Amino acid sequence: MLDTPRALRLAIGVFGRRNVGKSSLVNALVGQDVSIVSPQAGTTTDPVEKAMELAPLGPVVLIDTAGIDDVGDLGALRALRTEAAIDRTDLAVIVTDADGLGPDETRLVAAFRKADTPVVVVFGKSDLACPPAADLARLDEDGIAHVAVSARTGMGIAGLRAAIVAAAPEPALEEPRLLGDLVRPGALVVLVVPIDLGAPKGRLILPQVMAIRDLLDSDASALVVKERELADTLARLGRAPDLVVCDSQVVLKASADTPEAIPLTTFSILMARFKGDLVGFARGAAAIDRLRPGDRVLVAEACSHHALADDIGRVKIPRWLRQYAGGDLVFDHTSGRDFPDDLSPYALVVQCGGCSVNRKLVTARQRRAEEQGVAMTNYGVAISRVQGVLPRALGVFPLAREAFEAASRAEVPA
Ligand SMILES: Nc1nc2c(ncn2[C@@H]2O[C@H](COP(=O)(O)OP(=O)(O)OP(=O)(O)O)[C@@H](O)[C@H]2O)c(=O)[nH]1
Ligand SMILES: [Mg+2]
Repeated sequence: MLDTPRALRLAIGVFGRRNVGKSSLVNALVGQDVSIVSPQAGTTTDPVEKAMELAPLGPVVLIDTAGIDDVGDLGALRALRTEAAIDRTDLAVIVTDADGLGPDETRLVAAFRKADTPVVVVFGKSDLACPPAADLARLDEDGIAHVAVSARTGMGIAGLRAAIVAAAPEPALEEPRLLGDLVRPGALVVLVVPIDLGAPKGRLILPQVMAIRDLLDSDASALVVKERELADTLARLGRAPDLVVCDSQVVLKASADTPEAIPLTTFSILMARFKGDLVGFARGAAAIDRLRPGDRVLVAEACSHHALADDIGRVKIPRWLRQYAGGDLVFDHTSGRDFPDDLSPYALVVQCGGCSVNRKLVTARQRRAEEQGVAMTNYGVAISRVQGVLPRALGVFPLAREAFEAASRAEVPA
């Protein structure tokens, strides 16, 4: 269970004012002291995450956060971290105490409702006082689940678990497939995996492993080759494969070596669909044509990995986009969970593949960009675009291909 990658777990965020008992509640739910508890307001600073199994939901990650009412310069920074945790929360637990629902709680409830995130309100420290009756009535009226608990005595903790399970989004409906839904049982899929300097020693990377597993789940066959062996392998196969999936970095060669009649896409395009809205990313890719020298581009990396000499986000994508713009561009980089609220300075936002972030976070970023009228695409889609093979690589996703082509027509400079 602990092997489930963090980004695929249901993320349960615990929010509230300082000192209401968020950390005590997380410890009570987990049954371990994972977060520090103290009578001092502002004890929790950075979000604390704890993976656990919550039957029957399966693997979840609990996120304990700093108080949203934190004060001072550092407090504002801590509150910002908490805001970022809001974006990646699949289910929100909003904790208050005998003070009930004030402006902070009301703001939190509104923010989660806007994002369609289910909410459970917890009245903590109920060994000391009962929740205000008027607040209970208001929550009932709004159809929001609520539970009174005491982390100290354990009262209500089982009820809170049940309320979380009841409020959780239906996993079967939510869970998209990487590519298993694209093929029939018995299909043959060729996976093209370069083993270059960037490849980790002795293993495959997550999207490659996920693809193999998903094909097996669909009763399909996976054939894994390096790009140099692709042409020979295709020539030697008794039948044309149903699909070729290649690493983005070799898409030009793989596309040239794969007969036009065979559908081809890239791992990063599959991940873009799995971890976000592919149609939106495809539409955003059309803005690459509109880039002009001097434009500002934001490259958002989800994980802070050690940058290689020829790093995709730091070196390759900037180089390709500069060539496209025909001059210099200004690049800003963010990593991890940092992502600016104001995207208006940017002509384009390029999000990384997002192996380590969840779908909720990526679509929240896409929604923010869309609300601000800023084009947003992702690494894989952008790479196929600058290599000139995006329409082919989107061939198995007609809606995304159409969105790209329609946006490209609209983007043609006068
Ligand atoms: N009586 C009682 N006290 C509690 C309960 N839960 C927490 N407390 C106390 O309330 C204080 C704050 O608890 P924390 O769990 O650190 O609160 P927090 O919301 O995480 O606080 P910050 O991290 O500072 O925002 C501590 O002194 C706890 O012992 C409870 O159920 N009953
Ligand atoms: Mg705390």
